[in-house]
Amino acid sequence: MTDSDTLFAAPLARISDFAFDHEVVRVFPDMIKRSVPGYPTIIETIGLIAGQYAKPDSVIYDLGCSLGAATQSMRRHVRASGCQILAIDNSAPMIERCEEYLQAQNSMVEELTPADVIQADITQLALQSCSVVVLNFTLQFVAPALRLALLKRIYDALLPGGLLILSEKLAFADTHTQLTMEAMHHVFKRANGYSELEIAQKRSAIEKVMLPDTLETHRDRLTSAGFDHSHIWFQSLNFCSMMAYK
Ligand code: GEK
Repeated sequence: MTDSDTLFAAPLARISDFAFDHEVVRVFPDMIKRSVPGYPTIIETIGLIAGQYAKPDSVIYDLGCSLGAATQSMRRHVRASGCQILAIDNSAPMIERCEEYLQAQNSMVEELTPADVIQADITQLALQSCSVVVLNFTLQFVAPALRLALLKRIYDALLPGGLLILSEKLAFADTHTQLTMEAMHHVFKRANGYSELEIAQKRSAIEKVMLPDTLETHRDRLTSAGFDHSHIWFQSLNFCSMMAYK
């Protein structure tokens, strides 16, 4: 059981920029499920996809792992021998809690793919040769000027036949589509119990730290990084997940 997200429920005199601190970590599983349409399906399917693409004796990265939901799913589904999952996040409280969750998973499930948790900035990290890389709603928090360089390093580190799974909130160049999707996301959050005040305050906190791109920008950037083939495999409202192939 984790706490329910009430971080923005009371009126705040001053709204600070959103940060992945202790308070957020405490409510994170509830927050992400109630805020990201399709999150549980994406997590479960990432495990299945990784199970298909993981090569024996290779590394699998979960970049911006938070509490390790995608890592836990991959540990259950990857059956290739000798694989190691490296779950990376730059938030110390996330990493600490992620470690505890993976220990708990170890004690409940047998025959899991081994996973190590590392605190690091993914824009600085030297990547080892790998077969699968997951960026599940992480790239949108990386400074836009650093996104292409990160994707290039991922492309270079991937083995031939390797796969990047990239999930992101989308922006839309067409104003009508943008407004419709924003309104529907609002409806989704209202249906999950968030009040108008919570939604408005969370938006103010996050608007400077989470910067979504359009699908066209993602496609162009993936191509520039070397990924000649990429496509969406899941979309719910303005949240999607892509596969990009080496
Ligand atoms: C999930 N993937 O549940 N280096 C390392 N980590 C970073 C960086 C960086 N430069 N920037 C941001 N992060 C997860 C959900 S959450 C998405 C990912 C969300 C980390 C940050 O600390 C946070 O834990 C994560 O990326 C983004 O499948 O909260 O909407």
